[in-house]
Amino acid sequence: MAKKTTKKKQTGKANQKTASITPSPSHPVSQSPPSLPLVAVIMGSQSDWDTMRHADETLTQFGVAHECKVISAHRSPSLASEFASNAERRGFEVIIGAAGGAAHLAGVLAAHTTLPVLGVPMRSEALNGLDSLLATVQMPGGIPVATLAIGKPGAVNAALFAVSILANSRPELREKLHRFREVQEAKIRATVLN
Ligand code: RP5
Repeated sequence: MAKKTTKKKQTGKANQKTASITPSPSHPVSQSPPSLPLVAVIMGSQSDWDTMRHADETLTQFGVAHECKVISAHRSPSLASEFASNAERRGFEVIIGAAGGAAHLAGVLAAHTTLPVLGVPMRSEALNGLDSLLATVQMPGGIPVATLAIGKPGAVNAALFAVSILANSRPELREKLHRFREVQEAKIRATVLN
């Protein structure tokens, strides 16, 4: 399987990121050693990676140390509870949970941690992601999951939301978010229709 290795400045303890796209239920598809990852990007299946790589890329763009990992709420339930239960102690500050179909992953992760959990519904074959959206967003009161859009926009926005949360205590990230918005606005202002 292909592997990618990138070195970037990270908002964490170190500045190296190694990403492998060879996931297994117990091994990360991407991680940021030796810095402490601040964001966990958890997805229910390797088939979610094509979408969730956009979260990975966005976090890398902002230099945020993160870890991407496949954990299934129904195929590896004890791993899901173990990961979420230990996430705060490991130094994570935000968890992104992405899944399709019945899509209970983000809710299950949220059940085991008080860290903010951001849900990304995957586009599913049967119902085009509507099932994933409803299963992720319709959490009963008491255990919140902040749900983003279906698919790639949700993956990108979950990463941006995570950066925004981290930026509350990291001025350098707030500055990067301002620059990111300025670039977006400049592109719109420069758009000329032929
Ligand atoms: C969910 O079921 C995963 O998040 C994925 O979106 C969906 C399909 O999984 P695979 O059958 O592709 O492994 O658990």
